[in-house]
Amino acid sequence: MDYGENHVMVPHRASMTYGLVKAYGLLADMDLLREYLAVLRSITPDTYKNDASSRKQAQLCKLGVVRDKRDGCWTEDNPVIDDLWDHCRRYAGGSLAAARALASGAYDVGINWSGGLHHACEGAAHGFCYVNDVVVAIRTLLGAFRRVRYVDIDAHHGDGVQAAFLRERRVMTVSFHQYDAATRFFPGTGAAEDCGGEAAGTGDERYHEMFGPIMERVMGVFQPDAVVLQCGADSLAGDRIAGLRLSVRGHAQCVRLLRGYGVPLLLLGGGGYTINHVASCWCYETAVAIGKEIPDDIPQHWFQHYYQSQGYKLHYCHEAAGRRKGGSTTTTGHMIKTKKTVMDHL
Ligand code: ZLV
Ligand code: CA
Ligand code: ZN
Repeated sequence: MDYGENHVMVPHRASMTYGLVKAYGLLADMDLLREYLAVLRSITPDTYKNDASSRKQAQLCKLGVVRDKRDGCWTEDNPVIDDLWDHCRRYAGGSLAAARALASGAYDVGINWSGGLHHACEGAAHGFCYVNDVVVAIRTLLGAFRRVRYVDIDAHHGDGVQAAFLRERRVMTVSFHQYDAATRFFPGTGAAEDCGGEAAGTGDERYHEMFGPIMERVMGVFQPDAVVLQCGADSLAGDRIAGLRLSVRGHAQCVRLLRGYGVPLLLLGGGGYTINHVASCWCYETAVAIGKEIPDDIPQHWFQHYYQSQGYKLHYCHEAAGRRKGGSTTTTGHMIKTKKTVMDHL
């Protein structure tokens, strides 16, 4: 970078200073903070492993830092993976493109099943999420629409999106999630008193006893001009890490209901860890979004073998899917209290 040969401003002086500071050995007593996106762009599994300075920068951004032993293997929530920057650009770029298409007025529904990575914070990765494509999409929509509603049916609390818009009156965020103060189900935030909704242990019926009325109240009070729905599929029955018990139809009912409000709708992915269930759900929701009926029998295609355990049916019958949990009155009482807390707040 150069202002011109005779200009007095010479940006190169900062690099010279860095060279001199380094030559004096002063860096050993300092932390070098690089902008988060620059770290994301440059870090590789190789530099993370072999270069102490790169590793330290990455760890300050919560990349590769949280380790846990599961099933006998060490794992990290936000590993430094091959082509990390490319991965971020692709999923965030998809949400950005879909939001721009809605903002242009040419479309009334947009879909990016690779998006919905709702935990990422301003300068750090969090909960498998490196950049927050939901925030990028909502900011894009705010360029064209006055008020944007965000609804999050992932089993985890949409904390990153909530934090980004806490002080923005044109955005209202609502997350339904599994919440347990005792076990601190990840990320441990989003109690009903924070004016969120929690939906622990629910099948379709109980979930929708909350979802429908809360949506109706929220649509009435806030009157959004566009809605973003994060469709995390870890709220489905039989998920590998979460304990909610929605059926594919129950999950898709959220899409159907919000589509019915007739405002532009952006559908994003999110969590979902039993991958044949996830693909079944998001395919069915694609059909719901475009208003087409599709048969239950999964057609022959490249990934067919993934669906053997569900008898090649889209609407797999997981034993607990959609049913009430053994008539537990405590859960019912708890749900009624949660619903009242949320409704009173609205
Ligand atoms: O679905 O993790 O519990 C959107 C989303 O909402 C934790 N992480 C962290 C906090 C300290 N722990 C331990 C770190 C574990 C690292 C590896 C796993 C590996 C194998 C199987 C399950 C997990 C796992 N990690 C389960 N739950 C976690 C959460 C993060 C959940 C993020 C949900 C993301 C995409
Ligand atoms: Ca959620
Ligand atoms: Zn999740």
